[in-house]
Amino acid sequence: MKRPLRRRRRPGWRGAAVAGLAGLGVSEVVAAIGGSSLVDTVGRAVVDWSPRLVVDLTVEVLGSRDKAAIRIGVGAAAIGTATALAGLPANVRPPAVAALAIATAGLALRRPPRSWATIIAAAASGAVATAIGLRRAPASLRGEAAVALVGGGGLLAARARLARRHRQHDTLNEAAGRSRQSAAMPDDGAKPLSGLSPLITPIGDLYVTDVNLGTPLVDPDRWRLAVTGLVARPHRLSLAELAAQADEFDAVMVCIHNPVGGHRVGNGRWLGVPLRTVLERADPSNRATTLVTRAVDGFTASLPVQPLRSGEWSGYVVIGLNGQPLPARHGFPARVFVPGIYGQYTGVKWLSELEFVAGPHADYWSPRGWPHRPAWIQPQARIDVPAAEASAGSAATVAGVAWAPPHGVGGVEVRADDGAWQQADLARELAPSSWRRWRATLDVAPGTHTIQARAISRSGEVQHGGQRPPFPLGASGWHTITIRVSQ
Ligand SMILES: Nc1nc2c(c(=O)[nH]1)N[C@H]1C(S)=C(S)[C@@H](COP(=O)(O)O)O[C@H]1N2
Ligand SMILES: [Mo]
Repeated sequence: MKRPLRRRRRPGWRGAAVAGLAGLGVSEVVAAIGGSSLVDTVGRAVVDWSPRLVVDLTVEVLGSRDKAAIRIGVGAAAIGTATALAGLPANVRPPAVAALAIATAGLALRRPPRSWATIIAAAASGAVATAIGLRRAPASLRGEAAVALVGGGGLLAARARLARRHRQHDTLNEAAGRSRQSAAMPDDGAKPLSGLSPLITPIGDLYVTDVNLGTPLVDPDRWRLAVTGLVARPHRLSLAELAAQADEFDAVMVCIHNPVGGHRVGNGRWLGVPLRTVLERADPSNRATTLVTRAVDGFTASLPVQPLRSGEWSGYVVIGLNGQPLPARHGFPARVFVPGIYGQYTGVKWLSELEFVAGPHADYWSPRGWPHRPAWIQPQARIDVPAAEASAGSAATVAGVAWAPPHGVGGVEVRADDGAWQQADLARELAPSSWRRWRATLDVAPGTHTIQARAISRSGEVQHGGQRPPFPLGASGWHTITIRVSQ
């Protein structure tokens, strides 16, 4: 008997997994053209359907890597499914492809943006992934390697194309210069110190938090901000109209999920139109108690009308950041911001509508138990220098940032090993809602020490020392680090 030239193996799990990867890769390429993929669409559903505890844990454990982790998780699940279904009879494939196309289109329809391009791209992405993922797996090692290469290459090419599209979008908007800001960056007189946060957070370092996997890209020429609901004068505002009335202000944006000592916080020089100006033009009726801020991704957050109308709270429709138009990741073309309130209540990015309604409104985060009433950012001091666990020389220089919007930071205190609190030196205050840099020198003997810092707001509120998790009013506790002081 003759032996075959090359040994043929029955395709096993590896072949099936490789086919799944190829399906995923090609589906991402299809989606890179249309703008929304199988992974994005399923990932959004995962975010929307995750219980609060899962969301909180994800943020706590993964920090800013949450989106990448969801992407990888959904991709792995897709490949796992293809592997589990390997060996399915060929005649089951066409109905499976159709089912996935319908399912992904359905998932894409759940939450805006519900553009044709998004829905078709999602459906096509789902169909292609299934069609390729369920194909009979290659029977040789070389075949498997080739298919894996196609899949991996597709994934990389799709990511690269998307990144390029984002860069082009931001560059074009910058060049259009609709929201030109003063380029000069402020100075607070603080001595330069390696590791200390800059006074204004560079855009590339500002944290990104939202419920999307892909960033919405909004066409500024077609975009209008609709001012609607219980108002005497409903109207629509273009970006140019907003730009004509905008002023600069400095303020910290803080995510309610920011842990004590965390980096889901940044200080920006924003450009925005006071909400009060918009309110005066719209003239809401007395029945309108709630301002619902709505975004192109379906995210909503609401604010009470009365304090905005009286001027007790100052809020803005923001169109620029640090001398530039808002980058796509931070909400181009416009977002809402009431300095002093946590981001999930005031920071609606990719703003599409300001609607005045009577009574409370169920917002994006309300079904998962977050309070309706916007929560105020708690005074907090963060130690930047020395970084935790660093060796500090014989007298320890401790420095960082502190915030207490909207009243401002009145003082920062530091202490070592539960000793007496000692005043830190404060740099010049930029604005009460901005963060303020501070610095102190602690006399500590060689050895290991625990250093703590706390902020005191100008209104006299001392940063709360009891440790509380982010839910429901934002994390509290004093930032505590350990340093080793060398001889
Ligand atoms: N449209 C939209 N706006 C949003 C969100 C979102 O998911 N969708 N997330 C909010 C949350 S929770 C925060 S903390 C801020 C973060 O703003 P940044 O990503 O620009 O730092 O945006 C807010 N605005
Ligand atoms: Mo947030």
